[in-house]
Amino acid sequence: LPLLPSQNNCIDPTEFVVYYQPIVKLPTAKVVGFEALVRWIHPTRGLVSPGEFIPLAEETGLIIPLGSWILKQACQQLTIWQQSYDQVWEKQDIQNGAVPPLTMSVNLSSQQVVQSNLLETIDQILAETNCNPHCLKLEITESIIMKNFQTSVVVLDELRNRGIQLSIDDFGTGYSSLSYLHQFPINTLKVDQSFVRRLQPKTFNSLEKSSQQIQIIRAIVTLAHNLDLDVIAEGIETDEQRQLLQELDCEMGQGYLFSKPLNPEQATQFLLNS
Ligand code: G
Ligand code: G
Ligand code: MN
Ligand code: NA
Repeated sequence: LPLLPSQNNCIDPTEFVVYYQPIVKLPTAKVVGFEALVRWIHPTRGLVSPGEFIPLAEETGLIIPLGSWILKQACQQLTIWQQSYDQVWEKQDIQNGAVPPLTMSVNLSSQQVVQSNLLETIDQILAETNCNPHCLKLEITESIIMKNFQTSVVVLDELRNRGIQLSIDDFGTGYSSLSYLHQFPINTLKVDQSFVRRLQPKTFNSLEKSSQQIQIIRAIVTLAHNLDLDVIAEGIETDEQRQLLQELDCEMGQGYLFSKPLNPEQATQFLLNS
């Protein structure tokens, strides 16, 4: 294989780094959470995107130790940031619900969902990092749910029983029926970036409020709200997109307009300046 991290099924923590992309409230652009996105520090190629090595890690089973390592890093970081966040917002505003607590979103791969000891691993990480399970959000795609339907029902219920939040990632792109939505204890839909990318400036002019792209996003937001779910729009790159999504009642967003994924130091600065 031309490209393969840590061959021996052990994670060398010097080979990986977790980046964090801010998730913001749309009207104010204030941070409400981060999504953990791993990078591989390759000796000669520099930072390698997970798009290149996650599929390999899945094929080789390395995704299991790597996934646990990422989760632990993210939970540790969340516990640290929780304290700064309490200062950015007034702690009492968080307690009385005026401001939601800071959340950390972590992607789960298909193999992790069917991993026999996923729940034990997560319990152990939460305990070791002193992380509040209500502030952890696990992201899972529709395709993963469809591929492992019976296991997913059990695993996702168990995660919710622990207070962990669940998001459907890349919503609207998988081959799936919508009926799974009421069978799973989901909190959030993440509108796939492909829908947001198609909101180009020409979509905004004149009578184009009824354009198909807008109607698709409107339908997702309405569906989510009718099912009592939050919505996060991904891949927001322009202020026009932000403004339109806000008009469509989408409450949260993520994308280069607000920030790229950041290393831990940069993400800390972003949080403090938010
Ligand atoms: O951040 P970036 O564009 O490079 O991510 C590319 C892809 O890799 C995305 O689909 C993202 O969901 C996935 N990915 C990034 N970090 C993780 C991770 O920690 N675990 C899993 N399973 N997938 C990840
Ligand atoms: O599949 P998932 O949604 O987990 O992956 C998120 C991916 O999207 C990451 O690789 C991240 O780097 C990338 N990303 C985040 N914001 C933007 C954006 O505004 N534009 C583009 N093109 N990619 C983005
Ligand atoms: Mn994601
Ligand atoms: Na996505």
